[in-house]
Amino acid sequence: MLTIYGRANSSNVQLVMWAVAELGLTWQRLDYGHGHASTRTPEFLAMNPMGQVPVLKDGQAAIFESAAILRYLGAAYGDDDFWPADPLVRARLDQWAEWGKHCFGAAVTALFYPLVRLPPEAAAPDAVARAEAAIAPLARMLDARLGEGPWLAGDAFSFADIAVGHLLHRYFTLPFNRVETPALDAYYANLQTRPAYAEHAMVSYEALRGIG
Ligand SMILES: N[C@@H](CCC(=O)N[C@@H](CS)C(=O)NCC(=O)O)C(=O)O
Repeated sequence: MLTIYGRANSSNVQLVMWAVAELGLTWQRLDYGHGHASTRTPEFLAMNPMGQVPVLKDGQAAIFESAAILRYLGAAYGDDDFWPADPLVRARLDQWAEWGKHCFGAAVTALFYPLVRLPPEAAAPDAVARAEAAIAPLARMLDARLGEGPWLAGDAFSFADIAVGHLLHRYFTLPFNRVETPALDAYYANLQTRPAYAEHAMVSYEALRGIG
């Protein structure tokens, strides 16, 4: 039994939840973080000194950082499609997983704060326009990659799809001007047909509105 500590409306928790559900693992999720149980207790800080969610507990082992958790789940429980044993095959997926976290994810966050998290008076007037301009080339990059096959690996669903795909619910539901990306649109439509994605990645962010 895996235990995931973290609120369902955290995108980093969503990444982990989608992965455990996609891998068919047995899990329980405990609500920790903003508006729920505190992450500042000695017990929680012993699991993650950053006091952030998600944390995964597998037996007695606690792991923090969503990307590290995803890689652990892949290595421990994934098949060769999900987590390829060949280092080069895996690196070609991992580069997209890293890109998801550090490029596309950061660009989605730059939209999410002014459009949702910040009280309207706290957002810089040009924040959305700047974030829109920044995400456009990244969305085109992802669109070009997905034009080559249904998944980031080509034919098979893998951990990289989770690292990137969990961000798409916010990307496609936030109110901003998106560039035309036919392959990315088809990819998102495809993701929505996966029950684990619909349940764990398409979670309302309304409770986060205006919290800063
Ligand atoms: N790099 C970390 C970031 C974790 C993070 O920023 N977690 C946020 C939620 S997405 C958090 O714990 N916020 C404080 C809270 O919910 O109390 C990861 O990927 O796990």
